[in-house]
Amino acid sequence: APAPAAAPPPPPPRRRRWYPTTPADLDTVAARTLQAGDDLSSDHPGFADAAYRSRRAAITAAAARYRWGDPLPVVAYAPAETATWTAVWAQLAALRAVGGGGSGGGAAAAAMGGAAAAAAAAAAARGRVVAPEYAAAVEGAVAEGVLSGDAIPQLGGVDAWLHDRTGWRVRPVGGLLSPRDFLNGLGAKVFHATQYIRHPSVPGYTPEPDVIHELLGHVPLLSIPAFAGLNETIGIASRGARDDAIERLARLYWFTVEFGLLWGDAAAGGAPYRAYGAGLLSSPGELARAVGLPAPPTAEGEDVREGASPPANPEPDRRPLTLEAVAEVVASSYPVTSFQRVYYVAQGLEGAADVVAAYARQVQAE
Ligand code: HBI
Ligand code: FE
Repeated sequence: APAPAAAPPPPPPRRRRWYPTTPADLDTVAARTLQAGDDLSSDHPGFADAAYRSRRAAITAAAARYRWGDPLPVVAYAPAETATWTAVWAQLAALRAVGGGGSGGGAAAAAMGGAAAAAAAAAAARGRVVAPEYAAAVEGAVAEGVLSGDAIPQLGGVDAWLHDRTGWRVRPVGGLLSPRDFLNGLGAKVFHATQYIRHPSVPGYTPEPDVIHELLGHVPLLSIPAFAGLNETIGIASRGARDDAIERLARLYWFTVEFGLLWGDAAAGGAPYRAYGAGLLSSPGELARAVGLPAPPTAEGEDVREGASPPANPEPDRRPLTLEAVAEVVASSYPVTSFQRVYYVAQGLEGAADVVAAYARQVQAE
């Protein structure tokens, strides 16, 4: 008699991949930084500077010891570190003020009240080359003593300020996280922030995130609800996502949160583009280039040897950020250690958030 057909093997148990969803969960991933300088070593301006490397290591050691609920590490910055912060702050403050009618523009408009105030504020904002919400957030943080050009802010004050506004938290980290770990953090409304500062030889540029990038680039934007929501949307879509989806979300993050532009008000004689990407808002040279301004003067003492700074490549492409364009975005690799070749331009922060949300829904339906 024929042997009975063997029963098919039972299906393997459906394993649900674990992923962090709360700030405390991030204790398991936050110490998993990619080898410091692995990708960056040959380009890193501090690579050959032993004192810089050991200072960076001391700061990142405290971040590695941090557990959720601990007081945020306080760094006693050296005068030379503060000087780097102050020099970059001054360059960025000048770009932030372009077209803004000076820092008093908004206050003068508010004093008028009503429609006149709205019209004056609109006129004052027309020439801005940064997102007006970003300029307002920085001005607010300065007024509250949370950010200042005179000292590198500590994470504790920044965290409390941010949490009051959007419920986001800041967590110290020792360097680059994998895209998956970093994006999972956003889903938990946690922003991982480095505390060391870029090498003083090239203050206008850093190949890895540093305290200027985190606190002056990212944090003010995360205090704006629509923009915090955009970050959280990408983060939630990353939960348990396949590796190729993580890669696509990381590219979407890069071309929006890091290097995004908004349409300005060229028709009314204003700036044609306004930056909202944190990579632009923390890099005076690339910010000026992205919005079509002349390069800011080189800081005193800056290393201007060939190769010390990113190459001054030609006029970049600027393309509208539409859901159709996102297909191109998520398929595009990008340079990390030079200026970008392409920027994507959105219709306001809400427009950017809408496009990101639409793509995130596609990823979650895969
Ligand atoms: N890690 N610490 C840290 N900071 C970032 O800004 C960061 C990161 N890892 C990946 C990343 N950013 C993004 O460029 C995307 O890959 C998600
Ligand atoms: Fe960043």
